[in-house]
Amino acid sequence: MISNKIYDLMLEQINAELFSSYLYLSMSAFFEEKNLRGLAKWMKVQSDEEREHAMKFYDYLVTVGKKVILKSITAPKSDWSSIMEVWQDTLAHEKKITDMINKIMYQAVEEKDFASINFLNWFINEQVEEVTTVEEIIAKFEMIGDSKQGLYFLDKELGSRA
Ligand code: OFO
Repeated sequence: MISNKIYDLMLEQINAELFSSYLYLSMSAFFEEKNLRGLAKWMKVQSDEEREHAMKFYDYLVTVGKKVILKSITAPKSDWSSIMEVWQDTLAHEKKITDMINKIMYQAVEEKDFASINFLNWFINEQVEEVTTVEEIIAKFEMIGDSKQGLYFLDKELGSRA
């Protein structure tokens, strides 16, 4: 069993993960429109992963006997002024998600809810990985600057994400 406080935070997290999925799909559509097929593919894979994150919380709540209640998902942004802005938004978003995960973990630790702590550990690690990955991508875009050739190769590289 989990407390009502953790239950509420997890319901909120399901919504945040589904919003993440929606946001990255919107970024994917933005890149498709710019004919950056590799970047679009990267974002699409990311969008799919975010749905899986939502489902991990969904399944956990079902396992502990709690009813999943879905809230409405806010429409994401659909336009960006530059490619760099998309990645900066991605980084800012992942940092926000990290804060949310930390908040649930803090609550689980406070309550000595060891099952939830164990469950949340996966997300703690995942957030470190995601923030690092996006920071590395931003560093690469900074490296290529305005180079069209650089963009061509980065699009190819990021498009190889399975
Ligand atoms: Fe991007 O890790 Fe879930 O939200």
